[in-house]
Amino acid sequence: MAKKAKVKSTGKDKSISEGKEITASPRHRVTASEAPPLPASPLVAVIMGSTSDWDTMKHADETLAKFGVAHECRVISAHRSPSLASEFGSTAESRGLEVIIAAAGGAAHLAGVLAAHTTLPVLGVPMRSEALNGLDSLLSTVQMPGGIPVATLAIGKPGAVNAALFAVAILANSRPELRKKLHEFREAQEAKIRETKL
Ligand code: RP5
Repeated sequence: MAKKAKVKSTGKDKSISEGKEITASPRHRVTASEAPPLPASPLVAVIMGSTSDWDTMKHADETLAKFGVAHECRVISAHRSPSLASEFGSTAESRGLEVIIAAAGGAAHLAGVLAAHTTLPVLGVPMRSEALNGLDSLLSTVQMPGGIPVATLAIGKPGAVNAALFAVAILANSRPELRKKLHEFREAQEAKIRETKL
């Protein structure tokens, strides 16, 4: 049975369990039995090695939501649930997913293991770790052997946000409405800088 993890909802947060997404209703704690079903056809999966990664990876979730991209968020550990990782990676393409974001910390093998089981683009996000401040996560995510690519983003929150933006950019290649939203996002970003007064 999947290990449940409850996360206090702020209205947008999701509580997550191994292999199952639980979307929290605003200002409520939810249990698996109250949870609505997984999105019918998610295009992006945000996978993380532990519930302790959620504080960082919720920024990927929020960014994808901002662009209106159907996605799912799950906890799957390459080390603690290896058969689930293998099953998820092997079935991702047939489930209609187009991009996988994989976040892990320490001996961070999740992105590489998922990439070994799928030809979908896998975007790795190294988590800031306690012992080595994320350098361990970065190196173990980025240093893939030739033949099994993982595109690795920055450590922590910037990596989580950029992984979501990168996923949107990949999807935008065949979706003009997303391309338009990306242009608008960049324009808004630039306008904010131009208007900045110190
Ligand atoms: C990794 O180990 C996870 O991705 C997490 O970043 C790290 C620590 O996990 P916990 O011990 O907090 O569950 O697998």
